[in-house]
Amino acid sequence: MTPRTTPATPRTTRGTRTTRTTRTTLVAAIAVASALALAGCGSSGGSEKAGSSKEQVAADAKPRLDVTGGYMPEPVTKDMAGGFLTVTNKGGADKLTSVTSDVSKSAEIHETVGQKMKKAKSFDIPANGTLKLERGGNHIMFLELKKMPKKGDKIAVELHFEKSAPVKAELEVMDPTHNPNSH
Ligand SMILES: [Cu+2]
Repeated sequence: MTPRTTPATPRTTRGTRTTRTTRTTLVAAIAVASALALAGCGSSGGSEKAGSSKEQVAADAKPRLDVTGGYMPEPVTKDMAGGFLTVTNKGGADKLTSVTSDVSKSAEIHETVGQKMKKAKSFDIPANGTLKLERGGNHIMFLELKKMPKKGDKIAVELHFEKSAPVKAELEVMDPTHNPNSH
């Protein structure tokens, strides 16, 4: 008949208090970090208007693209040939929207879905990332070749992007089975 005490209650209260204190400290720390970040932005931008710091970041996020490792496996028919390369980006996001070349009547960008390939509108080039066109995946498709490219030939192409200026690149014609990833 003795009334039971509940020792759990005070402990819970203390626990809640501790959590609250930690959260407050964390919020304060974040506030300090944000203030430092903003200060850093303003001084490097050289602008006195606080409101322009956002525009500064957007301007800095210009894509910086580099195209490497371009190749074309020697085609077996004049109907089509594949092209592969890597676009490295040291800036903000961009998109590969098309490829042009004198080697064929037309060129498309293709993605591979399951076993089939289909025409793509564009390929994303992530900020500070890479776009890889490789066998079994995204690729350039040259349709109706004007002449048969032979191993060792260099195929001039021009890549077009959503934001960046066009970039000229060369695809080296390699063995029909060439695949840099299989080594
Ligand atoms: Cu294709």
